[in-house]
Amino acid sequence: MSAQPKDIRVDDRHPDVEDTLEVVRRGLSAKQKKLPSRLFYDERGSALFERICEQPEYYLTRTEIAIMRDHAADIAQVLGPDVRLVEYGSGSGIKTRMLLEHLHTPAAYVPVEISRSALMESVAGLASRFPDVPMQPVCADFTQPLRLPVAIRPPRRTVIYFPGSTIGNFEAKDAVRILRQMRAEMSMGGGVLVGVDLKKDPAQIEAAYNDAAGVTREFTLNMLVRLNNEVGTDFDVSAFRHRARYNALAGRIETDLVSMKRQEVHVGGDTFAFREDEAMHVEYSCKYSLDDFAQMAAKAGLSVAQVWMDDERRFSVQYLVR
Ligand code: AVJ
Repeated sequence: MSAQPKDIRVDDRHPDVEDTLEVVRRGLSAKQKKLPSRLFYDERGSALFERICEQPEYYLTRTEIAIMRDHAADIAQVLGPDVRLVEYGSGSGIKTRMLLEHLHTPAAYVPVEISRSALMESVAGLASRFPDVPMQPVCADFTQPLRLPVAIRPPRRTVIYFPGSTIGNFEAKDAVRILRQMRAEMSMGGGVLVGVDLKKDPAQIEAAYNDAAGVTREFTLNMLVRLNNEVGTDFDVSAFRHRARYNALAGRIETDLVSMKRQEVHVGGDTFAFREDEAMHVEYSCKYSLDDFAQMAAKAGLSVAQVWMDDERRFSVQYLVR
């Protein structure tokens, strides 16, 4: 564990074992079994995701970093001075560092992240790099309504940073709900800076979620490892396989854990049966055209003020305002 800098207090609202058991029970009771993708991110899951980002097939992270590298000054200009920067799903903090380096007198940085280890590690790094920026980490599930800490210094113009195409993990209606929640949180004169993966050759997208080194497979299966360790389920990890396919009609990667045999799993006191080849749904990664995304933002009462992209138009960073 990296040292926690003094005077940074984490506001901890991490879900407990009972919450997680209930989520798993509900997911396995459904006709189409499913578990929410946020369950990927325990300490090992976050570390595996960092390794996914280094795989040659996974173009998303390195493309988004390149966009930030090339346009951070322009982006900071558009966001304006004295903003309180709230980040949803803060991850490793590389892109945040690039943004904070260019922002003019940021009022505070509020990372909201479900993985406590990832949160502490990134905030420790950023705190030493930016000693003058007040850090207010919140360990929480950002899909639940948040009551965020108030800004330390006025003015309270809030910009929500939502990088990584995490928005793609939500089905359209949930994505609209989250954007609406952000709209409510960002206050007058604020905005949402969001990373959005774009539609492209399906083969390229599918390869990104089926890397040759098998890191994504390990990441997907880790959800079961994590549940076994944390809440005492008895998933036979060797009897499930990772499957990620691009659904062109829906414009998204659909990731499943497929049961390789008939089997039973115990969750708390309950037993759930899997058929051979039964798929349990664990993640969507939606891909958008610029039009698709603008339409979705409009449903949340937001309009696209600016878009930055790489030359090949693989990925976009978009600024949304009221
Ligand atoms: C971190 C949610 C953007 O959907 O591309 C990577 C997670 N899943 N490989 C994505 C992920 C499988 C990733 N996000």
